[in-house]
Amino acid sequence: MEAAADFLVKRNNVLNVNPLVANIDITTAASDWLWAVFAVMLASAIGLLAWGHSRPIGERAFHELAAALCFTASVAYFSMASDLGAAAVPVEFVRGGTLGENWVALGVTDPTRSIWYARYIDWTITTPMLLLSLVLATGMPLSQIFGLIFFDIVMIITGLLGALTPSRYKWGFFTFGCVAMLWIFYVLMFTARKSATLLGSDYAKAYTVSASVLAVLWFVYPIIWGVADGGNVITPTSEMVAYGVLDLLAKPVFSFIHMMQISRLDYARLGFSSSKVSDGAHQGLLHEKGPMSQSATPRPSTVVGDGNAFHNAPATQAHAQPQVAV
Ligand code: RET
Repeated sequence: MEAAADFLVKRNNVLNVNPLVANIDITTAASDWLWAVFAVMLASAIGLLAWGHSRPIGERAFHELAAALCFTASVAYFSMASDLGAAAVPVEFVRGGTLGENWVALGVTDPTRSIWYARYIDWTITTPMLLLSLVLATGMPLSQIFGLIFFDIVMIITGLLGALTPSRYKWGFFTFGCVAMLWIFYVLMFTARKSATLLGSDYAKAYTVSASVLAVLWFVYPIIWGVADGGNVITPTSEMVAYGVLDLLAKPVFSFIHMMQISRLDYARLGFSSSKVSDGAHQGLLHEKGPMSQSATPRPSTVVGDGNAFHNAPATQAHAQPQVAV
């Protein structure tokens, strides 16, 4: 019995296998928490994938996107729980007291803090996916979606550059990131909302719920950055708890709320179709199955450029279009 308890306490040996890189770094308790977040992300990815596969083949795109972003996060959390994916960066503000260490007494003149670049790699991949999942359900023109994704990448990469900068110039990068985020909020609040309204009141309602949840959560990230990566006010362990809770809310919880909203909607109204190449592949598959299916499938219109599928085609026509798996 005692041996079992001993094993449970000592089971997380990560910090001995992959040693800490910085003076100000995580604890084993933080690693335990990160393993828990890893497990939830992975379980959510599997759950979302299963949910998607319980739906007809043309109505799985959002579920697969959500599953993929949770899976990506699980890899990032595997990395952080294993104490991998961080770089030591000298802090701008030495706050010995708050961190429970007196660095000067310890003889450390230039204390470093762990900056978890693994997290920014995750966000570079997953935040565009979250935005896509939101705005693809609004019928917003592709050209504007590209702009939105561009500023999202600017926001995350400037956050990474700022975090890796030891001097006060980090706040310059942070400012770029905040401006990019404000632009994203502007597009979500006006352009995307207007598009969703044109699709119908049910789409508008679903969009408002999902977009509000997303915006409130995203707003907290730069605050955590300011007191963790940027200002070195809170410990890396508290940083892991704060970002971890936020990531759980912004990925699995947001995704489940968003999927519940859009599962109820009529996919046909989005006018989705595959790109020309996959249309061809799709038709080829039909051809292999026999001449009957080939003749029954005219090429559906493709949604590109500034044309909103819904704006271009009246609803009745959109409904009549053949459904292609997306
Ligand atoms: C940074 C610092 C630079 C300024 C701003 C930031 C915002 C980050 C956001 C991240 C969202 C992450 C999500 C992860 C999901 O798991 C990069 C912290 C504005 C909004 C949703």
